[in-house]
Amino acid sequence: MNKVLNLLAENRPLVMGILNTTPDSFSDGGQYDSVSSAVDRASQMIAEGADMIDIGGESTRPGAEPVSVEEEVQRVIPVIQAIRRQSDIVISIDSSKPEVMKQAVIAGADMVNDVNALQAAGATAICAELDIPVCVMHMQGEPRTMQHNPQYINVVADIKYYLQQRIEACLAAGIRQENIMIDPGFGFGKTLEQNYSLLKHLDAFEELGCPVLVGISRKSMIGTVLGAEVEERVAGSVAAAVLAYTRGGRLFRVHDVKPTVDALRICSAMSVAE
Ligand code: 8Y4
Repeated sequence: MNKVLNLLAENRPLVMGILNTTPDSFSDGGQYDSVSSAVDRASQMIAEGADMIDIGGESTRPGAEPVSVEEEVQRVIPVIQAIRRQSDIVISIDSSKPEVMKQAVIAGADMVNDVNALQAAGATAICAELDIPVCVMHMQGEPRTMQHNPQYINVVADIKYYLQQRIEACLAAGIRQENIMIDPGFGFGKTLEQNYSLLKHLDAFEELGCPVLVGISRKSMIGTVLGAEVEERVAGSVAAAVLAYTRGGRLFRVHDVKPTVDALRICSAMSVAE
């Protein structure tokens, strides 16, 4: 069985540590420096209790410009290979490009995390062929313009319908049901109010029958409420993870691994009590 499915079978909240390999994530430009700092960061997150590491080489921040396949491969593959040489930690490849997904899995990645929900030509087919778990996320619009006046009839119902359609597309392409995870995509074409509606009603997504992943860590839905810069958003992000857990969230994509792991351990301790 796949390592991700083994973790999910443990029936506890899982923490996915975020590892960015975009050049602006590192002080130095050199290839060796960037790979070794990425490996160090991964080791630190593993020591802090991360269940998996999500590795991405394409910035999906609002306003970000697209990156070529070659550039993305150059950034992520050496990092996946280097982490895999040192550890059997679950590795997730954060990419929307089928070629990057394939090379990442060959290099040792265990699952695909796609903010574009496998809508690129050939993406569902590659994931079916690789027979690996996938996370399909909702986004309205594209990163460059997604925060320009996002609109929904009903944000929860609209996103639930979209994810249902993507689950059906995955199944039709031959991806097995047990390999599908879903994510409402906090911050991806949503206003502050819409993000909080999604958090409040996260339990609605459980009906789709797939584990729910949430990525709220350090996002503007935390920073705006607190009036806090990115480094000052830890407690707010942990609170959001706990709230998401109470509404059925199963996997948590976070920057601050140790505080999130601690908070979710307390949640688990209560969950298993009489
Ligand atoms: C501060 C910190 C400001 C982080 C913005 C951000 C998700 C994701 C991202 C997510 C899944 C980000 C790759 C955006 N968010 N994948 N990826 N779910 N599955 N922004 O919510 O972290 S990148």
